[in-house]
Amino acid sequence: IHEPQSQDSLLSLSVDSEGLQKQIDELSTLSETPAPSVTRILYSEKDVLARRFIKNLMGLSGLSVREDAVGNIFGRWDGDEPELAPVSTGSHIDAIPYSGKYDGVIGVLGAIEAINVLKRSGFKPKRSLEVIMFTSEEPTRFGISCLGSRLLAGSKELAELLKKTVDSQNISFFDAARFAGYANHLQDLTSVFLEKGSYSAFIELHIEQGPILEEEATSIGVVTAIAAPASIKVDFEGSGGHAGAVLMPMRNDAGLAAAELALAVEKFVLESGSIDTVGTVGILELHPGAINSIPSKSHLEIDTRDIDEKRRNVVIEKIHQSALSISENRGVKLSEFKIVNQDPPALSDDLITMAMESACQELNLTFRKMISRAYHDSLFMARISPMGMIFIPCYKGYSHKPEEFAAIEDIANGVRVLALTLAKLSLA
Ligand code: HGY
Ligand code: MN
Ligand code: MN
Ligand code: MN
Repeated sequence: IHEPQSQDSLLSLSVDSEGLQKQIDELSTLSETPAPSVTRILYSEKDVLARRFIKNLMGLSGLSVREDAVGNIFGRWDGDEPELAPVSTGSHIDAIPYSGKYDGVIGVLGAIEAINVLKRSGFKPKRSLEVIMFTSEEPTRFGISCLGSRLLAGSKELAELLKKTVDSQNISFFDAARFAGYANHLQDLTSVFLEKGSYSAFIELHIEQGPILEEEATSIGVVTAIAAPASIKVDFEGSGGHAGAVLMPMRNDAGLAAAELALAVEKFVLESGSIDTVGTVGILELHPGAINSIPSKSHLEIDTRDIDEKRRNVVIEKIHQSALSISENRGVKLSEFKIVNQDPPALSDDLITMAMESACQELNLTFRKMISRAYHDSLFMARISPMGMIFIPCYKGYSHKPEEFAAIEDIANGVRVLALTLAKLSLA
């Protein structure tokens, strides 16, 4: 029988802030680029070291650790009723090139510390608690965002696609995974799929990656929805040639075609009728990349998002039409127009957001509801489990750059809200 937890013992939630800060700093040194930047690419040597770091911390917290075929890592604290669907929490530790040391990381290290906080308070879970480190949230290496959580959510098309996916060095996904030690049963990635209902709740602690909480001096963001992301790959081909000898009327410049499409993306998102529509061309490569050679090929990758899925899809359609007309007008070939992902938004679960809000009240922390404009593994976990996200403020909203910063007091607040919310949901 589960004796009622004395709530005040839960309220004496003490976070080991110093230890947590040390872990954040140590993890940030496992990077392919020099401090203060962090670069940690899926299945790279630094990623493997970082995985070992996380598994070690999970072990020190008394969690039983398992990994699936693509390297999603699970650390479980068995509850008194282990047959019930567990409550889970987690995030990612991979980092895009030259980014910061908090994105994702505080939702993994903070989750492990939340477990420690509950253990230190004498809490006994009814539903087991599980910490998840998703194998790759960023799209950097294979161009696929939330690769690990998409598979956990049962994406059959991704399980197929990964059999023929290579990175920019032509290394296959399977060879890269084998390098990181994930060799067994790679052939059958459906083994990664989780059944709907595998968890009674999934919660992710994350920095806001926006300026609102800091501007409003609010401690906690209770996320109500995650915006709908999409990404597109485009290639143009022209005949190139000598930058001096080929006169302008004779040219079909693949570089200018890419430039014109990039500006068209900006135009379409600005004319969408909402400030919530965004578009970015973060990758634009010219071949051969010589000052005196007319680009014969161009490759651009477009990221466009909106909290309204239909409005976002209108932008995608306009981008496609524009690519076709640019190719026509400039006499360049549109050799690829590939929508890599076009995901719906996700809504948080009311029971989870209510548990978070009461946790904030009990902990005397100010909070506000808000949407997440960044995507997260929660976007896909929402397909198999009720989902919620806890945001903490970050300096000027900076993220995906080395200036990213979150104060340890804010991180500790997030950990306390996470710990108390996990406790409430574990007893539910
Ligand atoms: O791009 C994103 O929204 C995420 O932070 N990777
Ligand atoms: Mn990110
Ligand atoms: Mn993230
Ligand atoms: Mn994210």
